[in-house]
Amino acid sequence: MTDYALSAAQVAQYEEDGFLILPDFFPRRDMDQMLAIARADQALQDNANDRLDSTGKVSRLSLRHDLPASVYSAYARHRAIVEPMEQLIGDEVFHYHHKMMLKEPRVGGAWEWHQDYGYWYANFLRADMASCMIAVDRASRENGCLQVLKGSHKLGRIEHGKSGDQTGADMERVRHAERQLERVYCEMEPGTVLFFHSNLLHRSDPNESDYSRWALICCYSAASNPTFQAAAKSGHYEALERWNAEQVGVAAREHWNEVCG
Ligand SMILES: O=C(O)CCC(=O)C(=O)O
Repeated sequence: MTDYALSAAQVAQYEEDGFLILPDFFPRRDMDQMLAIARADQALQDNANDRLDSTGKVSRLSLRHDLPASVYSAYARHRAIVEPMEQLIGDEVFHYHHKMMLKEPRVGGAWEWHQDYGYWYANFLRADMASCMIAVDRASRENGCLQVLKGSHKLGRIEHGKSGDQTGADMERVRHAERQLERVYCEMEPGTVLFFHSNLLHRSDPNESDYSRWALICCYSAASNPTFQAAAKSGHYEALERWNAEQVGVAAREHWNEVCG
């Protein structure tokens, strides 16, 4: 057991629901610092991509498969994330990618119902994968927090197709699932984290509020999960160096000095 170990009850809850929300996981001041860095970070903006939702609204994200020196990579290496992730996946994990979701006031678009493994399937043989969403800003129903269908990870992989610029789940099947399963709005204060299974159905509404909703999502696979090298410019096993809170703090300060100092 490590100091970041989840309890047996938390692991059981994740296995039952397909997700686990842990409030106040990181200090608010650390999230304020990450937000200040991200807002000033031209490289993050330059790397950002727009995906149109089905109504033509823009959903922005800045995604990386590598782990360059940055506060975002430091969190992807953070023992506080990686060790619980290994407990939930039940294996050593490797970093697949991490992404800052940049949901801007009034313009930030929706994300359609999907499972991450709906499209990660192209690169990975098994769904032994999961993500950790870190609320950098406050996420509420008003600014388009993540919504999940509780227990939907047990449905197996659902067919996915194009929906706007996004890859969405077969809506007929989603409608059946919605009649059976509870929809949970994951409202999160800065510093709250959400672990979720790669087969969990999730979506979010557009941001109709005056407040941004930025969140960092770190995605991992079981080390033993076979990957298809042809598709995998990323997405193959590499031992992940893990950092303690002090090392993450140093990386955050260095990044702050570089872009805000
Ligand atoms: O940030 C969001 O609202 C949705 C994110 C998402 O669905 C994803 O990264 O798979």
